[in-house]
Amino acid sequence: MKWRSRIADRPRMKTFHNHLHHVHQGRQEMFRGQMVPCFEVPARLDQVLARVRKQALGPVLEAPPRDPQALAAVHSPAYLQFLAGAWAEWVAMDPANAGRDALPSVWPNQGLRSDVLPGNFAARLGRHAFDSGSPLTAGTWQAACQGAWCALAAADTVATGDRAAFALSRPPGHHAGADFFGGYCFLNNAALAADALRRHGCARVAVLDIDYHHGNGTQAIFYDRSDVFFASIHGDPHTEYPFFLGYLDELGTGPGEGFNLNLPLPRGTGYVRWREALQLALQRIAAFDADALVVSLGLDTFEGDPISGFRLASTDYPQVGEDLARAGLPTVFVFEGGYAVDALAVNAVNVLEGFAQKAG
Ligand code: SP5
Ligand code: ZN
Repeated sequence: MKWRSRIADRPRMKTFHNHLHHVHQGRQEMFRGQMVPCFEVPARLDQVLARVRKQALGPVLEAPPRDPQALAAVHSPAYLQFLAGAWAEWVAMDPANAGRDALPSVWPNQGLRSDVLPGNFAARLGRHAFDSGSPLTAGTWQAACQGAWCALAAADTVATGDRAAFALSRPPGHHAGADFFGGYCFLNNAALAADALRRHGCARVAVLDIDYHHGNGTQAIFYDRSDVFFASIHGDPHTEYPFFLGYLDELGTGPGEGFNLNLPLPRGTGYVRWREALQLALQRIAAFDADALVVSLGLDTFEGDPISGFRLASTDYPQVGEDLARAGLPTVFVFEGGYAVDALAVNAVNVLEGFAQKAG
């Protein structure tokens, strides 16, 4: 019976899972002139959820729905209005669109005007997107909202005394900005959690983004703020998506200057060097004197990830969780990327178990 009491004694962490995530299911994304099957698939979340249950990480909960107005904490009214109505407008353009996912094909960059909002839906789709790899589907708005409610529920849980909570959301969020989607992300779950912690009275909140890809949306949302410190460890944007943000010299602007930290690492980086960057980010978070931590938990740092280039092994992830726990902060984990579907669940739960065991 000894094992039984050990399981009962194990520290428990609540998981808020997006029970509606299946309604967002892109078919294909544009890659180098071809349509390829989406990497961001529903099985990702299903697998992680099954392992959270199998390992008895803690209670598995659904998040209560909220007024979409809650999303205005980090997103613009025009963007929210666009997202909420996007599918209906897409189908109104051409009834045959009901059988196709929406992807943009024109963008207001290179000297074009982004201050006008054309009536044409294809134009507005491009105005609010930065890539053609993030299909918007019939269920995207509903799934993204429910994912955001998971992040807010996890933030509430931590703000009211739990040491940590896990928002198991998809679609992911860290590439989404105040008024744009991209990188498979539509609503910025981590930014919503960080902002909620501020509203709960945490004076200083740190967001640590350990997804392989730079969290450009989260950085942009907090770039001029000194109350939310953003730190990210990611593939060097000189060669890695999202290419146009995530460089070392991006330090924040105005009152936010000094409150943004990018630690780009070359493709091929392994765990030892990656962990040095993690330690540096955690030192900077300690110096910032954060009251709470939001972790954008991408597992696409894994050596077997099909679209990424770091070389972390499954056995490295428990120590990642331990290092995060050693920061000693109330912590909201928000699920982001990770596309090696067979290893994803073990890797994600390894981080959370490492954290929970260290946090005691
Ligand atoms: C949340 C997140 O991790 N988003 C990542 C978005 C990356 N989108 C670009 C993917 C490029 C796909 N490369 C395919 C390589 C196939 N060999
Ligand atoms: Zn990623």
